[in-house]
Amino acid sequence: MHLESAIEQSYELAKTRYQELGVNPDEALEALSNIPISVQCWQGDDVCGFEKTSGGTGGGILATGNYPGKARTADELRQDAEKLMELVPGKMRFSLHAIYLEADTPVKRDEIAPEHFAKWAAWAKEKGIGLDFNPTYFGHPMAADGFTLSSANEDVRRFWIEHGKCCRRISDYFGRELGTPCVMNTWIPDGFKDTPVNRFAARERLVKSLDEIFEEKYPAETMLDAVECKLFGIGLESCTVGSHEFYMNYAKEHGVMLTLDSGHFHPTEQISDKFSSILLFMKEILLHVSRPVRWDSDHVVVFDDELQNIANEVIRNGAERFHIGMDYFDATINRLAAWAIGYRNIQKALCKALLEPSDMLRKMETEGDYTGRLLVCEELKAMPWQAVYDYFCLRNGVPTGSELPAVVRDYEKRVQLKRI
Ligand code: RNT
Ligand code: ZN
Repeated sequence: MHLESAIEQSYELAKTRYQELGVNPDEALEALSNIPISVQCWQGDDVCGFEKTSGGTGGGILATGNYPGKARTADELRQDAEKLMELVPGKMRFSLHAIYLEADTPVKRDEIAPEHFAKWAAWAKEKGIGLDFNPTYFGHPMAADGFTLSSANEDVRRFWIEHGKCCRRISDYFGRELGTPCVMNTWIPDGFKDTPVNRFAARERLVKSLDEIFEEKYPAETMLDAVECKLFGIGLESCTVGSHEFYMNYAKEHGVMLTLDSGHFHPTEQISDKFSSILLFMKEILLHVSRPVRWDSDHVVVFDDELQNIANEVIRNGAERFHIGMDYFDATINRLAAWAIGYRNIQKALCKALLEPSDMLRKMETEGDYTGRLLVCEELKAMPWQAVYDYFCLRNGVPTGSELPAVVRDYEKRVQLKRI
């Protein structure tokens, strides 16, 4: 049998099975195609960026590996991202960091402006995708001692405040150009290796810096601010200035969004449990979907239990209240594959979540029928959701899972490996 008709027939069979539970897969796929996933540009080149000066991550994050073929220029990165668009269905967005600017001569980070991102904006417009943005508070001489916005050195602090302001201007520009709000995520690496004696002062300085950066108001139609909390990082094992409590309170008080990165908590702590609590008090959440292995290691997102929990809670709480971003950078495997695997896994998990008979399950739970809830939830795990996702791929003209490896290998051979 031809692959295409096998997929179509499997979908019809799957539909019958889901309809038995009162679920309509056609509607699920319609909803799925409207949930944007923001792809992190930095997986494409190991967080190097295109500044003509310093480099490296520093500050508690680390890309390891030297798999050949990484994008060396913005054009190559766009080329790879365009290939990714052929491999993934749905509404893709692209998330840039400030170090991915394009300029003929070096530009200081406190002087970057929309013009340095004009090519990105034009590209996104042509491709019909939205852009998100991130100030880059790491990999820079001014961040060498591990402090930026919470630095006790006024010159350093001022430098980074200016950077934050520049980045908000650029985000606003993206939003205006593309007609979809640009989510700007603020993450700083600030923290102490050893036990500090004045955590309060460092956090107080961070509040002051953020207040200044966020002082100028931009319309929600063009840009949205988010702040990303973290527990620890390499070299800042004892105290992270921008902790969960810090940013949760800051976000609530200042009306900015909170970012939850799945790698930024204790190893057994899951962000999926946090969404509902936060959404009772705040409008939206930015997610950084990642995979911590023993620590915030930023491994490629796989199809594991926590990913499913995240997707379930996104759907159950209303996907329109989430901005889903990916955040990992593995330099030991093909970077296009890394993107595609993580993106498709997130989407598969969302697909599975959308196929949940939520009314039935909620009713059982309210009525105390926990036996029924467990029976249905366990059966759902092995329902033919995969046939539904394959059909989604087919309908959107992208490879199904079984076709994916060959497509990646072909691109690797023709394009990426020629870059050495
Ligand atoms: C670091 C944060 C942050 C970065 C990116 C590159 O721990 O997760 O989001 O990964 O900005
Ligand atoms: Zn993150």
